[in-house]
Amino acid sequence: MPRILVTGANGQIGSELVAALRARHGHRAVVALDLEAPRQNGVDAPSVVGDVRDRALLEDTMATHDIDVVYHLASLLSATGEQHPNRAWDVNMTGLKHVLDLAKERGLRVFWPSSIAVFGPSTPRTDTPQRTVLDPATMYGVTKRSGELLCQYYHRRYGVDVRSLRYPGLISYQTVPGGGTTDYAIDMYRAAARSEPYVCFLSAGTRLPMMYMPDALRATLDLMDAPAAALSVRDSYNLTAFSFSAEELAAHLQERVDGFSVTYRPDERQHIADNWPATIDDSAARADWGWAPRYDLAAMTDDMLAHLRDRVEA
Ligand code: NAD
Ligand code: AKB
Repeated sequence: MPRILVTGANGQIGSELVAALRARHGHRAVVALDLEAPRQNGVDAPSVVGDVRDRALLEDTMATHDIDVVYHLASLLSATGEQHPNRAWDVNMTGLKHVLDLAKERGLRVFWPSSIAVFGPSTPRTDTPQRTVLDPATMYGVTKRSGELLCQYYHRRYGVDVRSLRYPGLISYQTVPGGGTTDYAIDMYRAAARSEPYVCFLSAGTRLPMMYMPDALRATLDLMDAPAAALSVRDSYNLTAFSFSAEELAAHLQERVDGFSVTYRPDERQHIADNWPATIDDSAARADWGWAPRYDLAAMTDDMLAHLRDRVEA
């Protein structure tokens, strides 16, 4: 039975990944770490309050709990990263470096998420290939590409088994998202479920790759389960489910919610989105470890609206 540490456990992904890992391996096998006390949903399970920049805290946590595998999610996201670029570099890079150094010393396996933010203005925007120009335009993207290279280096040089996915925008209903650019889609769903008008911070035509959270969790666990010999990519795998523009999502929701209205008032996040791909080629993930999404836009919308409406009525 592996002993697992999840950093960033209170976040959009962390809160659901911790639950999925505890369902698989038992509550006590998964340690949740975040800046504030991790939400344990009434479960008696180990948790740590702390900062991933604190190497001694990470080392102590790994020793105390005899950790074998780390899902290192703690990070600042794209919009927050542009507001606080120095902090984004510090949190995103210092935390990852500590985790990789401890993985090297202790023989840990590591999952670390990258993002479509590694791509930039010179990258082909359609069917963005696995191997292509990587010229991120944000500090967040710079940390993600630097992190990918660091992961690849630790794998090649020290044999650290670190695996990574370039997540697209992830859509979920359980937590409010934290400072990203693709968050507009979640905000639009939340407004639709409350039958309230929505003012979108991206332009109507902005098209980005997206995925429903259950598929993202399954991709993460499948990648970690895959035999090492099957993996041809050790910086980070492209990953996608579908793409839509803001106005396509609005029209899709208007078919299901009478009178739902969306207006567009792009802000500084438009610049971030303008430098990201519209569609992604994830054929390497499909070929190497059998990736295929299960949710299309319609299936995701049915599930999102059902859960969000339950919450509105509760
Ligand atoms: P989030 O903002 O919802 O959660 C991040 C968590 O990290 C928060 O709970 C925060 O408190 C914690 N954190 C921040 N700084 C910390 C520090 N110094 N020490 C300890 N904890 C700290 O983010 P998320 O959406 O859950 O994303 C998790 C990871 O996945 C990030 O690396 C992100 O870049 C990546 N990712 C997310 C998406 C997405 O759409 N959600 C897409 C691509 C990549
Ligand atoms: C963000 O918008 O910052 C994230 C991401 C795509 O990395 N959702």
